[in-house]
Amino acid sequence: MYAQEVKSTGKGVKAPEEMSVQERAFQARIDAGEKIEPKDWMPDGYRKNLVRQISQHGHSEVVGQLPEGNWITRAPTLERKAILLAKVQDEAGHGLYLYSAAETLGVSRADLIDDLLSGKAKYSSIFNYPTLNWADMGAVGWLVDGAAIVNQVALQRTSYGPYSRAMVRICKEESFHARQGFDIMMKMSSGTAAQKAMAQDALNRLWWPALMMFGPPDAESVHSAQSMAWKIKVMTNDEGRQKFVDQTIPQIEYLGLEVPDSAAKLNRETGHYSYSDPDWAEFFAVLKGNGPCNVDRLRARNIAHIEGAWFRDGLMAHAQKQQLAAE
Ligand code: FAQ
Repeated sequence: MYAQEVKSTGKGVKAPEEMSVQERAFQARIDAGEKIEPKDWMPDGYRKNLVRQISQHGHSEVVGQLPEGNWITRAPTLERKAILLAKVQDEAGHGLYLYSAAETLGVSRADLIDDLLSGKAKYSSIFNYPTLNWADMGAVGWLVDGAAIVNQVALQRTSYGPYSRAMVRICKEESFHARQGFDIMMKMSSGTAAQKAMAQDALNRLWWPALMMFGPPDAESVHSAQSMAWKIKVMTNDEGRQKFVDQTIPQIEYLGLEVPDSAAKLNRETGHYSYSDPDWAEFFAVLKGNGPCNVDRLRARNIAHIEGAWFRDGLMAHAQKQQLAAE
C-alpha cells in the first residue's frame, strides 16, 4: 500500500526498499498516524523540511502584522480599533508559537529571524500586497485569514507534534479573525453605494493573491511529494485552493458582490467550483522579491528589529539576573 503511494507521488520520495531500517520504521509511524516528538529519531530531510515550513509560516505571521497594523490608527470606530488591535496582536503570538515549535528541532530563533531579515527566508506572498483602504481590512480578515484557516485546519493533523498542537490554538484565533473580516465586509457591502464599491474593489484586488497563498500548482510544487509522504503537509496546494474557492464563492454571493472570476462556475455533479488560474508569473515575481511591497516589508521588519534591540537586551539581562539569583 505504502510502496504504491510513494511511487505515485514520485519526485525524489524514497521507495521503501531504498530506505534504511530506521527510515522504514519512521515512515511506518507516520503511516500509522503517530505524532513525531522532538526527541524522537527523524531523518535529516524531515527535520530540515519542517524547519523550512514552520519558520516560513512563523515569518508570515510576523510580516503579516504589517498590512493591518498600518490601519489600527485609522480604524473608523473605537470598537473596530480594539478588534483590529487584538487581531494583529494575535498574529504576533502565532509567530511566537511557530518559532517555539521550530526551536524544538534544534535551530535558534535568532538565526531564523536573521534569515527573514536578510531576505533569505520566504514569507507568504500575500503580505507583499498593499492595503489601500478600510475595505481591505475586511477583505484581509475574510480572504487571507480564511485561506490561512483552510490550510491550518488541515495542518492540525500534521505529523510533527509541536507544530500540530500550535495549529490547534492558532485555528481557534484565526476563526475570530476571519469572522471580524467578514463582518466588515457585511457592513460595507450593505452600506452606501460607495461603500459597496469599495468592498467589491478590495475583493477584486485580493482574490487572486489569496489564491496564490496555497502555493504553486501541484505540478510545480517542489516539496509536496515528500511533505505529503511525511505528513508535514496533509493536502496538496491545489486541494487547498479548491477548498477555499468552494467555501468562499457562496460567501461572495451572500454579500451581494460579484465573483472576480467570470469562469467560476459550480459543477453540480462534483459540488466543486471551476476557477481561473491566478497569474503565476506574478506569483513567482513576488517570490523573487519583486512584489509591490517586498522592499517595504523587509525594511519595516529590519527597522523594528534594530529599534527593539534595547528591549531584547533588557529581557536577557533580567533573565540572567534571575538565573544567578536562583543558583
Ligand atoms: N508565498 O514546494 P512548494 C497567515 C514557496 S499564514 C511565498 O509548493 P510547500 C496568517 C515555498 O516556500 C500564511 N512562498 O512549497 C495571517 C517553496 O520555497 P522554498 C502562511 C511560497 O512548502 C493572516 C516554493 O515556493 N501559511 O496568512 C508560497 O510544499 C492574516 C515551492 O513551493 C503557511 O505558511 C507563498 N504563497 O507549500 C497572518 C502555512 N507558496 O521554501 C497575518 C504552512 C509556496 O523551497 C494576517 N505552509 N512558496 O524556498 C504550507 O502549508 C506550505 O509551505 C505552502 C507551500 C502550502 C504555503
